[in-house]
Amino acid sequence: MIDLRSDTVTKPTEEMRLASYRAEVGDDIYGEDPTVRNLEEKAASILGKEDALFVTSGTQGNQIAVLTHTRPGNEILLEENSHIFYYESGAVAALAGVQTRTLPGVKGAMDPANVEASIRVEDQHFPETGLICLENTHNRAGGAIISPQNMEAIYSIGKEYSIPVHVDGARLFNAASASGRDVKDFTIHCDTVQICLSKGLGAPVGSIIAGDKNFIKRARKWRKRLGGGLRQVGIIAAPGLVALTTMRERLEEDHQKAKILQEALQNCKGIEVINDVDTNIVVADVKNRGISAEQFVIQLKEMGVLAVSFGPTSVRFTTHYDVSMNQIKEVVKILQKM
Ligand code: TLP
Repeated sequence: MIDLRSDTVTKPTEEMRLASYRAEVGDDIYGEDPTVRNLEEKAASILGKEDALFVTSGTQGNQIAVLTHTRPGNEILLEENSHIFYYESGAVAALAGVQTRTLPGVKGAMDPANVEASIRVEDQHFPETGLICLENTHNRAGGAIISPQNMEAIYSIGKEYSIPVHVDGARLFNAASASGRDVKDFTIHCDTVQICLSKGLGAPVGSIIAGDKNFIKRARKWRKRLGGGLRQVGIIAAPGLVALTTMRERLEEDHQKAKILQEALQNCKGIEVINDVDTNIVVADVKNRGISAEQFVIQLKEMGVLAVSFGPTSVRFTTHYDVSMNQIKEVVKILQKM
């Protein structure tokens, strides 16, 4: 099977497995795991923030950020297809007790003027706007890059109204790589950021949240409350460190593979690629084949390719480290046959 369901499916590399085996560990709740500390310091430095915290998943990182920034009864502003709103099982309501105010996006980017207009004024009837969330790259917008200019405009509005800005940067390194920029060109325009080690970077588990020291201190307490405080966790931080230090450079390959897929899909009868393919995600609409996304996914599976249904007639393909260029060429042949 050629697995293009998600970049979350990668298996740890030999180097990652060895790093786990050799990791120096200690009890991280006592602050005694040197491997975790090393990962957190390295991540903070790469992301241009004062401090960072290792968390178990992207969802946990985003939720800790929302919990740390807001109070129950707050309203948070976020794009209507953002992962925090769409894919985190209603956690912001269940855990932080905040309500969401979703705004439309163009390729995942919210209009800064609309963000500003949606900030609540002081009135006893209204909730207080407690947080603005961005997502970069934007998953449901097909791995779209949110430009630093858009981020800057929203961040300056956030500062003007004293509302923090959090970025769900599960795939932020894809954005940096595809736009030929340093990741700090993006992270400079937010208070806090979450990045995933276990997507394009290929680690088996883990995410990082980064921000100023005070935020990380409070976030650490939320992580503990959620049961995310771990002990000899260097064992899983070690592959994360390999991912962070050695796997960023190669993301460009995944973007090239996505372009090849895009072209092959575009040449298929009845299939239309509906995203711009900025990074490693291709979204194809199959309605003109007269079948549903689910049916198309089953047909593909019978031919040895896994993809995910992304809407009634849209299907997502995600390229990653564990799908080689030769396998992509094989997928192209399969699509030609179809
Ligand atoms: N996305 C997964 C699924 O949850 C949809 C995927 O296959 O793409 N932010 C963004 C933008 C994400 O795409 C994801 C995972 C997360 C956060 C959550 O990360 P995890 O899975 O580590 O909780």
